Amino acid sequence: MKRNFIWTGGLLTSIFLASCAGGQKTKEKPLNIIHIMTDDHSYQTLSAYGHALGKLAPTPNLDRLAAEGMLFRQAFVENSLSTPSRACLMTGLYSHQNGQRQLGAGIDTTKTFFSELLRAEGYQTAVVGKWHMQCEPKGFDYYQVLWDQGEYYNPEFKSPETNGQYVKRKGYATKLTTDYAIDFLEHRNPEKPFCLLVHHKAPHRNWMPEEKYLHLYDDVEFPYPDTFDDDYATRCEPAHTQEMRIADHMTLVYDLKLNDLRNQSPYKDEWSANGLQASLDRMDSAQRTAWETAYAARLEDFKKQNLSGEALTRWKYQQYIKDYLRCIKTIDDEVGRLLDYLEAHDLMDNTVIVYTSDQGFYMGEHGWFDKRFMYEESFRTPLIIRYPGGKQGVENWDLVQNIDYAPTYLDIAGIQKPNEMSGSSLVPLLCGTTPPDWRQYLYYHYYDYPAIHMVRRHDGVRDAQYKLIHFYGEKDDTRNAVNCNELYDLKADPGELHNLYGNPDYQEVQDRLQQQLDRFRSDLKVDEF
Ligand code: SGN
Ligand code: CA
Repeated sequence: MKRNFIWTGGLLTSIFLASCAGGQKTKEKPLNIIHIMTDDHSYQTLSAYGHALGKLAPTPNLDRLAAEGMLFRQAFVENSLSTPSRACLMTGLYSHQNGQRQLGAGIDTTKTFFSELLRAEGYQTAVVGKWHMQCEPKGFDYYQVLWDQGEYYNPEFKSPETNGQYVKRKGYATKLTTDYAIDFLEHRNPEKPFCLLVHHKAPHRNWMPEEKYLHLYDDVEFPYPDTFDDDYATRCEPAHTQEMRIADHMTLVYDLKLNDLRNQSPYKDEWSANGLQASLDRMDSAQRTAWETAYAARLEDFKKQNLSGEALTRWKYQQYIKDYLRCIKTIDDEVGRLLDYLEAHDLMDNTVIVYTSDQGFYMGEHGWFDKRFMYEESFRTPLIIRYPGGKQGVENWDLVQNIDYAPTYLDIAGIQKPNEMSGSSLVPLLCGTTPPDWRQYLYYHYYDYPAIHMVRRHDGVRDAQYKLIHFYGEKDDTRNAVNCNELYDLKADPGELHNLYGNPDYQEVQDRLQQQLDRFRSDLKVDEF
């Protein structure tokens, strides 16, 4: 291994080969890390994954990352919800270990965040965009974070300089977040490595596109997923009693932004019928004019068509998908802008670039939007890692999970993983070698009930082909007690339409997965299920 390199742009390949050969344990300066994480981005809409939606709405900049890095086909979260997912990221721990089980308060702030360890080791650390954790950013030299979920237009950000105050900034959230990422890079000490978390608000509900893309895809008819008309026939009660159906729970005023209907019956009784108004009132006159023009045309179409039933659901789906994909378009542009900056500053060869989402999302599969369930579309996330010196343009099929990021970033920095961390470093995978003892099973646990969308609590286990889910919970004012299992063969039934639990042909599989689930619960000291 060569050692006589200089630490500036255009770095010698030797350092990167060295890192794949475990060279981080030498005295050489570690790689920089950029973790880009969007909010609710489905793998179905990242075109490198090859899904029908991505084909019609390509994401060339994200695809470029995939072409130059590793695309993970089996990347998952442990608990498909924002703050729990972010807590898994920061701590490398499962939800019951880090305390963040539900959306609100919960994080055990005595747990170490990987950012603290990197910073102590001399990394310059930063987080920009959606933080969402119910605690101050911990272990960061620089931050510019959105208030709570953040606004799309002219959002408020807080930084160490604003004395705890959130200050309104003019512009679109995805672009402002990239501006702050670049501001951090511009002002860092180039002698020291950095770790930058770029956490976008988009494409979170209620999917408000940037002005310039308000008409993108106007003339495109997007295809419907195979499971769009799922009747949940073979499933336990929770799939029937959730509140995230496009047909029944996606609103015309708030979600589809037909704001003029907000005072009219029956729309004035919709959930959050006044919720959009405040977001529009934040806009300046140019933003507002562009917006009103685009949605006036949509309202006209809605009135003209006078749809109901199945046809109305399909119309809603089209509007939803288009707004969602318009938000993705700006994400893709802004990832491109960040890559351009890195390229212009010779940072591509010494920076690990990760792209992922805090969870997946339903693009109409099972008739749904939102996430939370352990079914594939929300359990899985997009994940691309461009690792200098690692494998390029390849797919990885190992089971990886969001508890793996913290150990990965520590490994990249040459820092020993604390014993209590549950996840495992992805560095060997990035270098093309799956360790022989890599996990064969994943554990999942969702707790946020009762809450918006009314998805019951469940835990479960998944291997490369099968998935066992256990729903549980007491009876309450609106729902029966539930204690019910589902088993899916993902190879034979990728849409998860046929629950095989109790099917004698699958007894062996069922017993094996149940054993694994019991093992997780006992090894990880899970205290409710
Ligand atoms: C908000 C959304 C929900 C969403 C949660 C959690 N409603 O409450 O639809 O499930 O956030 O999302 S909204 O109209 O206020 O957007 S998460 O990504 O933060 O977990
Ligand atoms: Ca989210």
